[in-house]
Amino acid sequence: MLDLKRQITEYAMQCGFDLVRITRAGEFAQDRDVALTRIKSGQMDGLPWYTESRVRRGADPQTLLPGARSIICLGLSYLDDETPTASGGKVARYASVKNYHRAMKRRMKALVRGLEERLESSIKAKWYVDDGPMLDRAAAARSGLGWFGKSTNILTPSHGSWVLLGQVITDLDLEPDPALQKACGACVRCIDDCPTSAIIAPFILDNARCISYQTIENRGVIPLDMRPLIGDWVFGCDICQDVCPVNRKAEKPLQPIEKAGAVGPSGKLDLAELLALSEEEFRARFQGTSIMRAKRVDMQKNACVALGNNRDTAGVPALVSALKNAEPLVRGHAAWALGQMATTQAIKGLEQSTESDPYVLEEIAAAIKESRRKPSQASSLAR
Ligand code: B12
Ligand code: SF4
Ligand code: SF4
Repeated sequence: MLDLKRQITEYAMQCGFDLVRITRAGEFAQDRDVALTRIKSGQMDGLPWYTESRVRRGADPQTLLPGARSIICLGLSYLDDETPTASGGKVARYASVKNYHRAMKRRMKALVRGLEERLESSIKAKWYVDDGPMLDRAAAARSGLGWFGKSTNILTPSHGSWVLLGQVITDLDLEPDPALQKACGACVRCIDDCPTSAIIAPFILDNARCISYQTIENRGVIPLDMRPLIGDWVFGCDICQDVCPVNRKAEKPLQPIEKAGAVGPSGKLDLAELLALSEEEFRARFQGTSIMRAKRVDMQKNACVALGNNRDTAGVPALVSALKNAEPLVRGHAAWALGQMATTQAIKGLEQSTESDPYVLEEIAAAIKESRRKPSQASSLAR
């Protein structure tokens, strides 16, 4: 059993994973109860697909693979050397690589097929990464791949939290690894530095307050009180990871996932350009990247919020054009951003709008009111 485990670990590394640990395929009873409590208390609000039945299924590997005995827990780092320098909308690090679901699944499939060849028999196996019902972090924690940080991210001793987590559930009987005896200690950096106070207590995230949720998952209006806190993030957020001391010495991946050219080497997106993309152009640019998880409308809403926050008045013409966007959501967020800019051209754009949608009209009225509260800015920044 030990020799088989050693072979699996070595082979998984050859397949391109940075971390490999094993846990038994028993229920994740405690994690299930925590997740169900989070749903009940509203901390998972806004994610209609994150249901009780999904959690129950994901917490019991036997329902996912009858006869399952072990879970091979895998970690793949996405850390790179690049630090964003250019101006523009920030994209979370994990989205700067090509579709990681596909990359991880390809490597997991290669792992299973390779093991079958070595064992000269077929094995029962199912693999999951992110989009399945498995509680990815719970499996990683129980297998000793990492430990739960107060930010709720899994921290690993070697690669910090910059790891994507996946699992191969199998009927192979493998020696389990022990959970790590590690914890965050007295540190609370992530809690203190989260701009939206989304980490409401250690290990508890209020989904709807997280920038990652607002920029990736929210298909509706971004709440007014959240907009100024989002800064220039247009897809995800890395702040609680950037400030984490465990990440200071994180190692780079051995076999990095290919970079997604669409995001560019700076990890930033040109906001005016993003705002002007047609559906076809959006697809051509972001197909095969994690950014497709958000829709074009969402990315354009995010671009408006980021422009409104960075107050780069060069973005005013793009925002005025966005007042004619086919999507009311984009027009509404563009109006908000123009209200934040409050330049003469911005106010003129708002006042001359021929809008008829009640939601957008409300945003325009609020934006005009907001811009009147900023008279000095209007005159000093006028273009
Ligand atoms: C829903 C979801 C989100 C939601 C909600 C996040 C959340 N914290 O729940 C949103 C959209 C906000 C999100 C954001 C991000 N996500 Co996300 N997300 C998921 C998803 C699909 C489910 C997570 C889940 O079940 N949450 C429910 C709650 C209950 O789970 P939990 O927070 O982990 O809760 C556990 C702990 O709190 C622990 N616990 C509770 N009390 C205590 C007490 C103590 C003392 C201890 C030790 C532990 C502990 O037990 C709970 C149950 O296991 C997973 C993929 C998957 N299938 O699992 C990816 C996943 C968690 N996300 C991931 C990533 C990368 C991110 C982002 C970093 C992306 C980004 N850069 O923008 C951010 C991070 C934000 C953050 N601080 O968590 C990775 C995490 C990798 C890692 N190293 O941890 C995952 C695992 C995807 C993957 N397969 O790689 N995500
Ligand atoms: S991802 Fe950003 S908004 Fe979400 S908890 Fe971390 S720091 Fe806060
Ligand atoms: S910043 Fe500190 S408290 Fe937060 S996850 Fe990292 S070590 Fe833990």
